[in-house]
Amino acid sequence: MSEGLLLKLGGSVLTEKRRAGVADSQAIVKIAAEIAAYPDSPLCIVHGAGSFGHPEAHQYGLARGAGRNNRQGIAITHRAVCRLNQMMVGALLEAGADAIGIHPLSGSWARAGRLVSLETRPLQRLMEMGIIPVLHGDVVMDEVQGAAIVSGDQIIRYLGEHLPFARIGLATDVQGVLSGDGRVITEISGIIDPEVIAGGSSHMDVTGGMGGKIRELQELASHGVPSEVFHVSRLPDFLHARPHGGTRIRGVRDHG
Ligand code: IP8
Repeated sequence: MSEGLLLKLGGSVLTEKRRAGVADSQAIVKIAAEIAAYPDSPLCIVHGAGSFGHPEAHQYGLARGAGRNNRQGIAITHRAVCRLNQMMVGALLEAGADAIGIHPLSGSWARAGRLVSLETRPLQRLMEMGIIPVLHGDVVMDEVQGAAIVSGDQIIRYLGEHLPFARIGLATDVQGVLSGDGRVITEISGIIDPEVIAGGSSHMDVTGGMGGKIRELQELASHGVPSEVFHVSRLPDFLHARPHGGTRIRGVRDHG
């Protein structure tokens, strides 16, 4: 499966971030059509929650864990992000791609807020059959804190470490990772403090926005796995391996 692509669709590109529970249907349909037009090679998608899930997770304080007092938030947050997943999968099917929703809560495990296991064999088998697994940031039960909010970026880091993807791309609402003066940083090859990077988290984002993303991608890079961050309008360029004007986070063993 070495030619496979792993693609993250940011919650901010699929939803109206300022309106809780409102999807950007036009964007979802356009992205689905672009993905369906991509030639028949293995693809796995992970999407963020945007305005489906972050407001609920925030309201119930799930980023700090869950217990008897806030346990209702688990089902409510999961249901919200599953709704978005259903829309994304529905749009892919409508566009002619074979896709299926996979919910991390059902079979994953976290420890102190970090994803430590997610069954990858079904994903691999689905991709071999030409079906696109579509995962999402989710609530995951946690050994230490009851439950955790696991971002789509954490899932990308986990899958990138455990499956042999040819390329890993993250489509966002910015051109790439931006420096303090607003320019695209074309390549990150060492450890760069996520705090010095522009485009932090929005008030509603419980998983750390761009800073959280960079942390996950740097961890992936430390295992020798590179990734690319680009604007969603350049998705066809990423899919077809053309320049996309974004940022490449280089693996430490990657001299390309
Ligand atoms: O939007 C967050 O995932 P993200 C998942 O990728 C939930 O950070 C349920 C808020």
